[in-house]
Amino acid sequence: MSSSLARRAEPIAAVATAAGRGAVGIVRASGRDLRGLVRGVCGVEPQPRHATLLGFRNARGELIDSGLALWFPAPHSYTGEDVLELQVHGGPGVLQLLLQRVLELGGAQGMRLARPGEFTERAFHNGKLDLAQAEAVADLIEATTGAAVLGAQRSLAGEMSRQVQALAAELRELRALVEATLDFPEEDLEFVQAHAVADRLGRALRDLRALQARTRQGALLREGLHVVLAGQPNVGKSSLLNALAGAELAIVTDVPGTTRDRLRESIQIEGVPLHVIDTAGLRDTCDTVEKVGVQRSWEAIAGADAVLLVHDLARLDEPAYLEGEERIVRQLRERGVEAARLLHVWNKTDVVGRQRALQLARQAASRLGAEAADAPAPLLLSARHQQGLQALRGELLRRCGWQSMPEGVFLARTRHVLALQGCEQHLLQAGAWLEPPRPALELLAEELRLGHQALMEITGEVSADDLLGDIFARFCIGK
Ligand SMILES: Nc1nc2c(ncn2[C@@H]2O[C@H](COP(=O)(O)OP(=O)(O)OP(=O)(O)O)[C@@H](O)[C@H]2O)c(=O)[nH]1
Ligand SMILES: [Mg+2]
Repeated sequence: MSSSLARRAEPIAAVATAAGRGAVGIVRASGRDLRGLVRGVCGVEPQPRHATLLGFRNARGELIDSGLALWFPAPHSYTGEDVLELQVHGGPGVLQLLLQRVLELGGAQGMRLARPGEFTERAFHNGKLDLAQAEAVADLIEATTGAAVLGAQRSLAGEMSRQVQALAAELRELRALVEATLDFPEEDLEFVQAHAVADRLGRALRDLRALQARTRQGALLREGLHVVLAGQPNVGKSSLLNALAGAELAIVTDVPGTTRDRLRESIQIEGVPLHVIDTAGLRDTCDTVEKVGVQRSWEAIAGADAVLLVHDLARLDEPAYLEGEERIVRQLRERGVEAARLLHVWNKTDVVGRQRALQLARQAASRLGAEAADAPAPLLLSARHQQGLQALRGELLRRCGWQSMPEGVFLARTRHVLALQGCEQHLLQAGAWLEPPRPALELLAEELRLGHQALMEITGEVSADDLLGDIFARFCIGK
C-alpha cells in the first residue's frame, strides 16, 4: 500500500469551526468504520442524519458538554466514509477536551488529527466531488464578496465540471474515430473520414473557446486584477486611491514626493476584486529614501495587470512637466509595459474646466503617442471631487476583459485557465496534422490524447499526487 493510501485508511478528526470563541463549535470525525467510536462518545448509536441531543463525557465519566450529535453512516456523508459531527458550545476549551476524547476513543483504530483539507480530499477520492468542485469548496470559504460566493456555488454545483465533461466526451469520440483508423495501418485516413475528423475538431475547438471565455471570467472574479497608480509626483495618485477606495487611506499633501512607499488596497468593481497599489511619484531624486521608493514603484509596475498613468492637467502646459511625462512614457515602453496594459488618466479637471481639459488631454496624448489608448475619449478625472470615477471603473473592467454574463459566472482558478490553454494548443496542433499530406496519423492521435489529458486535469481524473497535495494543503483544518 502506498503511503498516501495508508494515510487514507486512518480515521481522522478535527475541530471544524474557526479558532476562537463562538456560540457553537463543531468536532468532526471521518473514517471507514466509526460505529465503535460513535457508541463510545455518544453512549448510544444516534439515528442516522437526525440531530440527537446527548451528553459527551470524558474517560472518567465527567460531562464535557451536552450538544447535538449528527451521525452520517457511509456512504451518505460529506467524505463518503462514516462521519460523526458533534455540535457543542464553541469555546476553545470545550472543543479541545471533546476532540481529545474522540482521538482517545478512536486510538485503537489509529485515529489522528486531520490535515488541512483532508475531509474534502477524501470526498474527492471517494467520488463525492471532482477536483474543480473541491477547489470551489475552498473558494466558497474564502469568498468575501457576494459575486464570489455565487460564483463558487456555481462551480461547486458542477457548472464548470459539466462543461469540461461535455468537451471531454467530444474529444473521446474524436480519438476513437482516429484510433480506429490507426488499427488498420494499410488504410489511410479516407477523405470522407478526414472531413468528419476536421468537423468534429472544429466543433471541439469552438466549445473549448466558449469554456475558456467563461473560465477566464471566473478566474478574474476569484483572483482579481492588479492595478498600479503611477505618474510624476503631486499629480494626484494618492488622491485617486482614496477616491476609488472611498476612504482616506493614503496621505495627500501638496508636497511633491509625499508617498515614499507602496500602499496596497483591495477594492471591488461589480464584484471583481481590484488590488490597487499607490506608488511614489516617478522622478530623478537625490533623496535616498525617495530613491528606494521610486525603485519600488518600478517593481510594482512590472508586476501589474494594468498601469494607471495619472497626468496633472493643471501642469500640462509647463515644458518641464511635459518632458517628465515623455520620459516616463519612454521608460514604460523600455520596460515592456505595452499599450494594452497602460491606461492614461487626466486628473484635476476641476482646475482647468472640462473643455480646456479635453483640449489639453488630446494635445498631450498626441505628443505622448497615447491617442489610441484614449479611445473613445480621454478619461478626465477630478480625484479631489470624485468625478469621472464611474467611467474609469468601467474602462478598467473593459480592459481586463470583464463581461457580465447572463448565465452567471462560475469561479475558476488560473490552474484551470492554463489547463484549457494546454488543451487548445494540442487541438490546434492536431488540426495542423490533419492538413494534407497528413504526415502521420499517430501524431494526430497523440495530440488529441494530450489535449484530452490536459482537460481532465481540471476535474482531477488525471492528476499528479503533488498537485493534489498542493491544492488541499491550502484548505483550513476541519474542511
Ligand atoms: N484641484 C485638485 N487638486 C487635486 C486633485 N487631485 C489631487 N489634488 C491635489 O494635488 C496634490 C497632490 O495630491 P496627491 O494625491 O498627494 O498626489 P500624488 O501623486 O500622490 O503625489 P506624490 O505622493 O507626491 O507622488 C494635493 O494637494 C491634492 O489635494 C484634483 O482632482 N483636483
Ligand atoms: Mg502620493
